[in-house]
Amino acid sequence: MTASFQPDADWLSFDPHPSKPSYTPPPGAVDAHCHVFGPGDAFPYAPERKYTPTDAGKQQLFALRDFLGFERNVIVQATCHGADNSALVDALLAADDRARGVATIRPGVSRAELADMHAAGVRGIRFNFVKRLVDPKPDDYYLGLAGLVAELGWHVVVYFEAADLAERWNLFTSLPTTVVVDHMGRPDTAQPVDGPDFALFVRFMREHENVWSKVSGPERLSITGPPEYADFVPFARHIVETFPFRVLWGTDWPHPNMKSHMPDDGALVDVIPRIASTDELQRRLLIDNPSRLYWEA
Ligand code: 0GY
Repeated sequence: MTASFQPDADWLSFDPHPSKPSYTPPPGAVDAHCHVFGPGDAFPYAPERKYTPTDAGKQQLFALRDFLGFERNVIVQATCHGADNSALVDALLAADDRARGVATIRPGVSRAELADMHAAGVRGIRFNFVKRLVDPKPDDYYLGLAGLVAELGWHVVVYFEAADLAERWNLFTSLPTTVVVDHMGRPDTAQPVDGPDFALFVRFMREHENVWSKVSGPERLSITGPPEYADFVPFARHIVETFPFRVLWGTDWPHPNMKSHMPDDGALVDVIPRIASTDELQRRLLIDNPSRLYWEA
């Protein structure tokens, strides 16, 4: 049986015709944060979802990858699919070893299910703390799941708002795996880069060598906006230069829940040389770090 889904009335759909970036990613580059949505007829959206997106399937993702000059993707399970990872696994199996995945799991998941996901290319799970996307759970819930996947050598991706870092500090600093933070923990880019809020995030990374960050999300974090995203750049650049071995970059295509504008993915790629200013930093960000975490682990 198939189901038809109507996107939310205010849903902004991804740009079907992004510009060609001026920046050319090096061979082997990885877009380490992107999603697939449905299509809903084949992979129904979860009943508990907080939004219904426009379909954004694997073929569109792979076409974008090629157009922007990337070779590989890390596809992250989005909350609109809940803990049903079928669309993700389908995309991984179609990607011919050019994609890895980050799943969402819930207590009760079996070892056989985890083994199947591993065979498809899943290498991590995601914990989402953003209240407009999910109903967050107590710390023990996450510690139990993290313990389960630690045995497989997987890591944990966490998505939270800046204010959650202090509140969940004990949890985030006791996870027994590598921990990858989405979008630098969503700093307020109206604050100075050396202000107290971002200092806590920098301290989190400095004191915990298992913590990595995606320097992604200018379209979400910038107040000054496209195409320069000037206020985002110092934050990302600081993280790239301070922790060059623990950073990842991603488009965040198809950009769920954008309200201010839908970014031009070409313009997002052109931010890369401004946050990673040398060939070496770009190689670590786009190739060495994601390869280590997703293909060699
Ligand atoms: C992102 C950000 C968002 C959505 C999700 O799983 C999701 O639904 O991550 C958001 O709305 O900020 O990174 O995709």
